[in-house]
Amino acid sequence: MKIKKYCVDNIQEGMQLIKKELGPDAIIIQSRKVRERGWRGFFTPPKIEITAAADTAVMPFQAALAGQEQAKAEDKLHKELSELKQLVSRLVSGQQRREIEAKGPFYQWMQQLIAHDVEEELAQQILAEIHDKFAADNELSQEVVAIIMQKKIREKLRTEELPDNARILVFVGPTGVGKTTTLAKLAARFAFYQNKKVGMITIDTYRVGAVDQLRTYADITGMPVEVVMAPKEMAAALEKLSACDIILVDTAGRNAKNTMQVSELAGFLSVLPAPEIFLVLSATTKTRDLYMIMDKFSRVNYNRLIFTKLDETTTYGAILNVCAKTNYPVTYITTGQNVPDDLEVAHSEKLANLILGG
Ligand SMILES: Nc1nc2c(ncn2[C@@H]2O[C@H](COP(=O)(O)OP(=O)(O)OP(=O)(O)O)[C@@H](O)[C@H]2O)c(=O)[nH]1
Ligand SMILES: [Mg+2]
Repeated sequence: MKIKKYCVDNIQEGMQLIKKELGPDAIIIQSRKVRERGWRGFFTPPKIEITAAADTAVMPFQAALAGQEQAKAEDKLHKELSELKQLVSRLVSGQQRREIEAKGPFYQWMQQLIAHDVEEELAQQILAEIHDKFAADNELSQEVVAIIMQKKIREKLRTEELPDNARILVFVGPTGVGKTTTLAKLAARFAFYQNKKVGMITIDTYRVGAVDQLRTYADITGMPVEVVMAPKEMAAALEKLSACDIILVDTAGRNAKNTMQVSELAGFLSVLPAPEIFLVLSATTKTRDLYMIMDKFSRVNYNRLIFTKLDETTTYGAILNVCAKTNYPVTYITTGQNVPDDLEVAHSEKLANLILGG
């Protein structure tokens, strides 16, 4: 509530002033005649003092008018702001589109590689190498782009078949990756598809179970198997299998971080003549762990890779990461538990297709 006193000559003048200042809803609380103070009061007509009040919640007319104006101005401002926002977002999305276009038709493929767990740095390197060659040609069709990408990935993957004269094949690697199963698959293929005389050796100083696994398999297939418990027994085992065209050597899984176990294994393998040593890796293992395993097992001088369990993952980038970082060829891949069916000779074309999500 606002209360104000007015000193006016007459009541009309007072009412006008009150309406103007306090608004049309102002009420008159009191009015009385007053004389001006001092000697002048005796010579001039008396004035009227009006006390008026207005509810401040009720806006005076001018204030109401001003409020309406302000609301209109705010509306306008909001409209302008939202137009500005739309404009900025149109500019930004245009900018993004231009950036993607500037990166060329291969940019989407790089994203695809990263989604398949190819390391970002490697994906960028691949993109850069392709870009240098094909940057000028922005009119490439998607089909051509796919072929160029596939070719590039194949260059980075190294696959290599086993040489015909390979005789002693050794399977090393971490626990449970599928060494014994892969050995059994290959033994069956060599024996039944290639008519080779196959012998097996198991180096197992840790678990009797692993020996039994291979023995059972040897019993079923009728292949000879020798158990070697110390490096000095190796020569005798090889001698016993001298009639075999091919000898497959199984080893117990080693924890890569256990240097002693890996060194001990190296001791066994060092006495083998011209072995082909496969490091068996699971495609489900994280890239960083694969690097660690490859590093720790380097003591045993493996020279080839086998990737197992491709059926248990949906991203195959780890294979490309490993191949791009090291120079070991991939010779086999395995795709399930069935012996001998779920094994394939590694081909870069198939691997590239898997890595590109095909
Ligand atoms: N899904 C799938 N399973 C596989 C594959 N290869 C092997 N396995 C399974 O993996 C498990 C371990 O296989 P093993 O051959 O015993 O593995 P290992 O490397 O010899 O194990 P250790 O001797 O204990 O170190 C078994 O259940 C196999 O059937 C594969 O390619 N795909
Ligand atoms: Mg085993």
